[in-house]
Amino acid sequence: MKLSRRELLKTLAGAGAAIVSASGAILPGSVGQAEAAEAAAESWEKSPCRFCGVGCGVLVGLRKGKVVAVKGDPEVPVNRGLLCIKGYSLPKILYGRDRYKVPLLRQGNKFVEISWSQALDIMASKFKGAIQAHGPESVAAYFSGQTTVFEGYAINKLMKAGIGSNNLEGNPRLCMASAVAGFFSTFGMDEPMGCYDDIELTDTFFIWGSNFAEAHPILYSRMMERKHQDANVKIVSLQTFLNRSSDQPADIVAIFKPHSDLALANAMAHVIVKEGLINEAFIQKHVTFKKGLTEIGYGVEDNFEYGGASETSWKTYKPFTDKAQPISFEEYKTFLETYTPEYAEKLSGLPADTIRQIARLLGDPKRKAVSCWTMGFNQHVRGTWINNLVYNLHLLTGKIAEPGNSPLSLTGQPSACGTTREAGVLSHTLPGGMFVANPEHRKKTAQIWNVPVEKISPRPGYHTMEMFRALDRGDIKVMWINTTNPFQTLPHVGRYRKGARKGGERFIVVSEVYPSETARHADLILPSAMWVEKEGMFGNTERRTQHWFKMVDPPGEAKDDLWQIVELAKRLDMGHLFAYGEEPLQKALFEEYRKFGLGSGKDLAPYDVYAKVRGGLRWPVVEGKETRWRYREGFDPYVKKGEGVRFYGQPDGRAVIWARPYEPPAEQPDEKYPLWLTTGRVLEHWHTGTITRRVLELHRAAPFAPVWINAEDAGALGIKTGDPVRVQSRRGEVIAKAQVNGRNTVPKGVVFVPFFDENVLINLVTLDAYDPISKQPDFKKCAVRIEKA
Ligand SMILES: Nc1nc2c(c(=O)[nH]1)N[C@H]1C(S)=C(S)[C@@H](COP(=O)(O)OP(=O)(O)OC[C@H]3O[C@@H](n4cnc5c(=O)[nH]c(N)nc54)[C@H](O)[C@@H]3O)O[C@H]1N2
Ligand SMILES: Nc1nc2c(c(=O)[nH]1)N[C@H]1C(S)=C(S)[C@@H](COP(=O)(O)OP(=O)(O)OC[C@H]3O[C@@H](n4cnc5c(=O)[nH]c(N)nc54)[C@H](O)[C@@H]3O)O[C@H]1N2
Ligand code: SF4
Ligand SMILES: [Mo]
Repeated sequence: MKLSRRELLKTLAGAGAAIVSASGAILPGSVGQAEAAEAAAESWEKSPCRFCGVGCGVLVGLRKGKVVAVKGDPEVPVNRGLLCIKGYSLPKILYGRDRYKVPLLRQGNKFVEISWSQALDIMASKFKGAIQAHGPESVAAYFSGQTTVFEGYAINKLMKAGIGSNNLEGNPRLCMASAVAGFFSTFGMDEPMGCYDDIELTDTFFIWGSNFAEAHPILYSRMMERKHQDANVKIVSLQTFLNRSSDQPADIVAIFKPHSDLALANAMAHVIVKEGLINEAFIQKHVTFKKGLTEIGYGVEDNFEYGGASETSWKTYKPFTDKAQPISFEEYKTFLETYTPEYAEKLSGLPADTIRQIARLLGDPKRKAVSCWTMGFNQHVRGTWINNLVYNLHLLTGKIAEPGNSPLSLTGQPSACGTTREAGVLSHTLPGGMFVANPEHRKKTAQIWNVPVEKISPRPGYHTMEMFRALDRGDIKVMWINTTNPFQTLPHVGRYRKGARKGGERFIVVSEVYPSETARHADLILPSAMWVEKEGMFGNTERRTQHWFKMVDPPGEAKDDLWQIVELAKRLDMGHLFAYGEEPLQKALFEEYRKFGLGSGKDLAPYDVYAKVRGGLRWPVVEGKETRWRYREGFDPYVKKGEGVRFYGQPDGRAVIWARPYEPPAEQPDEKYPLWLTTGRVLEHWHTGTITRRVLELHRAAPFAPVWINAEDAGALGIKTGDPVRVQSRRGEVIAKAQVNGRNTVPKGVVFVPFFDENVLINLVTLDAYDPISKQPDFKKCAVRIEKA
């Protein structure tokens, strides 16, 4: 990170006068103002940070019922005392002046204050009315990877066992669905086999389109530390534009064309096979080969008219089932023939020799390998495939499921793993990695939930994009949106914003802490408690489950989301689902939820253990011991003595190498829209900025979302940094200030716009095509044109 003096001063201001390391991590012991705050704290309690999926441990300083300080918990192995500037801003996120404090009901274009009992009665009567008139599938709930385990488990039970509708989704559909589909298709089971310890144990890193210097700063700083300590360590940063994650000390910086990663990964496999860098013994024992369907489409409906649809390369939506077929190693090798480094060079723009060099590094039997990726892979119309392809590389070389050898899918939100994925808070899943369509899974679930099995519908509900399309069409009447801001974060959001306010029987309830674009589209707003204003549990990237207790009261009449779920249940005559007698509700819910995982490879420890342990534990937790490496004898209690490695998620114990081809993206630049638009994040802001823009220092450090443009493109259009620029696609447009170079440098033909700024609503421009397997939309690429505004 190269900072001008002005930028440096700004960053220092943003960090409360702390010293910021190159990765944005705050170094302990260098904190000025915070020392004063620390001294003010009367007591300290443990909690995970509520921001990203890294899952840093913090100690929360309390005084007179307020959070007055935080410090990185030196006992938590994730961050060992470090925090990034968002973590460091945690106390301030609670105390924005415009926190919601009372329930609000829409009357025309205004909101009026009402009581909680009025609010809940109205909400319940809307749910009941719709269910009676149109059946349980006319209602829906859209929750979040920032929802606690208790809340996620409870809403799952209410929707699937009480209301009898599987129309329950979480925003991890926009974030982790392709990773999950990748895990299931390759390993038969979700979540990484490795853990963060691999960062210190490996010597070669492959960063595949993940800007983790800004998005997972503490992991990035761990990697940097490793690099600085050992000259043998090499970092390969594969990106579509230069960013902080491709700065020094990366050894190879490879900028490739958007979406061409499919060809790149296959070309790397091609080189590894051709040059004999495979691990034959591993392949023979632990791997099978398969191919699936090709030309699978892009999740765009046929019956919906995009402006100028005829000019595009979109294919029409077909319902999807992947018909997998076994193939031989020889057939896989034949499939790879096409993917010469020269062919991949044509698609990616990356020199064939660089591709060879990267493949040889990964294949080198003397080196270990960690691959990391985030939204560059998952937000991709072939997101499942590209996840499969990176696993192929680790399986071909046997560099997997052991210390230092790890494909490590990074998760975005603090509990996308712990809540949405593990507690099954999606329209097709049940807790413990089970599925609504599977009769055995419904039976087990009904037993634990103590409801008749017929209550649980076998039909998967709408996935996120189809859920909002159904709201637009009017098939969904009542929707509860909780801890997420879809009317800023859905792709092609203009359509869904309009759809939500078409009137008729539509009724939208939004549980929020601050005014947001989604709250503006609500009929009823429920003021909510956040983070340490309630008890919670989160699960991070490395299968680590962490717990915290309620520490302070929420402002005004704000109530926690779990209480809201239970109160709604009572009014729907479903209170029995949460009647646990004298036991504290959170503990009772967790102990019931634990039953889903026991013996299935997903064992969680008892509630009381998490309540005590700083930093939590990584599952499976068997006989009190956490698991660092899954599928490997000696580390994973599910692998018996003598088995060595067993991918027990698959019936035959073998992981799958998939022949997945390159196919073009849903939309590409053309004459009319000649540039790629890619979108994403900046260090200072969390998603839609509802929380971080209320922290003055963070807001000042990044006050608006610019559009990063290449110097040559800007020059050709007469655009200079600071000029207002119109960014336009077939779906919509925004105006943003141009930024030539700086923190990011985009190649010619690419523009990058972050999505935190509601004044630069870039999702008006993005495309709502999705991966037909995972149903995750692709926010990372569509075609735009720009002009001086
Ligand atoms: N500061 C901050 N941190 C966050 C968040 C936040 O809002 N703010 N959110 C969290 C969440 S929920 C998430 S999901 C993560 C996201 O973390 P990231 O995915 O790391 O971040 P983004 O900015 O979304 O994505 C930018 C990256 O996408 C890559 N990319 C773009 N197109 C392609 C492509 O076609 N192929 C490949 N392979 N790569 C491509 C770019 O090279 C770049 O590295 O961040 C988490 N951490
Ligand atoms: N263009 C573009 N769009 C994207 C992406 C992208 O890369 N580019 N990334 C996608 C991804 S990966 C993600 S994860 C999503 C994230 O998208 P969202 O989840 O929609 O974004 P957030 O801003 O995190 O929204 C969370 C909301 O919950 C509120 N909140 C916070 N805590 C609580 C609480 O305890 N209770 C309640 N009731 N409310 C609370 C916050 O004020 C905030 O408004 O965005 C997606 N959209
Ligand atoms: S890296 Fe993520 S979890 Fe850690 S302090 Fe920063 S935002 Fe919080
Ligand atoms: Mo995400």
